[in-house]
Amino acid sequence: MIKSKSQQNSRQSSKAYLNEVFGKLSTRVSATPSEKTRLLRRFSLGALLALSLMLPGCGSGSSSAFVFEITIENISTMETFTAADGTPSVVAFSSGVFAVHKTMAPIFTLGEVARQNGLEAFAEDADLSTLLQTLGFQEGLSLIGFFDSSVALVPNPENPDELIPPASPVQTPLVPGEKYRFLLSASSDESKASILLQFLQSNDVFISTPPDGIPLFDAPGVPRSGDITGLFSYYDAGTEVNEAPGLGENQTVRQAEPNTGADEGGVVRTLDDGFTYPSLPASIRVIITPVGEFDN
Ligand SMILES: [Ca+2]
Ligand SMILES: [Ca+2]
Repeated sequence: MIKSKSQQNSRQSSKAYLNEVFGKLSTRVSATPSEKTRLLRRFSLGALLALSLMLPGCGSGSSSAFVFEITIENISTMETFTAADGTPSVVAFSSGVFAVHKTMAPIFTLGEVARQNGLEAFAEDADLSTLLQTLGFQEGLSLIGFFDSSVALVPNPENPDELIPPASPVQTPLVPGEKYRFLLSASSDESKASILLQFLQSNDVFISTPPDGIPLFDAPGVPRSGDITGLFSYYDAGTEVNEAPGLGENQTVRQAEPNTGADEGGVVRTLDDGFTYPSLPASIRVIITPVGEFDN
């Protein structure tokens, strides 16, 4: 798996504000309260990154696989999102999770309570670790992984020919002007992709492809290509009561610690809480590009 983020600069006029707002998140994610927790997070992320590299082609029986590049760019500006109190607010998303699968609804089902698969921690706290761990043991997935700016493999100091996870992966929010880029592979014409990112100015809202994922092939042997932004929607995990987006003290970027906020006891559903959220087509651009076909 390869990940990187564009080097282009954010709009300088909003940079200081972004740093102020999201410095807190970066600090919280990268410097967890206890050394034990921090080490566990590192272990899980590193182990799962390795896992994502092992899964392609496993059990597929196919001799070749298509590789796709996915880019997710935050195209929002400070005019895109105005909070309910009239304050211009930053549109930002978390590092995300993806899965390649042939099964239906591998991660969530609309109208049902969030599974005990880590979706709640992801949707409320942008914590990827539990979701990735459970997906790693789930049947029917040919590939899982996560994308971020700072988890690209690095050369092993003891063996420069070997690439290993970095010692200190740190989640970095997708803020305006930035881009995530990652690769995934599919060896079956029936393969679909599910891609999720958390909306950081919320209590438990995430954006995702539909629950059943999106087909990676338009027809047998014809890989999907082009802008897939329109296939993403906002979803509510149903686990925490929503506050006004961009303002709530229990929302991911402002809460004092993870899992803070009123329990909702609801079901996963398309977002419908009556608040106004930034337009997704004005906030992100998601492009899928076939890179080529390779032997497994
Ligand atoms: Ca909610
Ligand atoms: Ca919360």
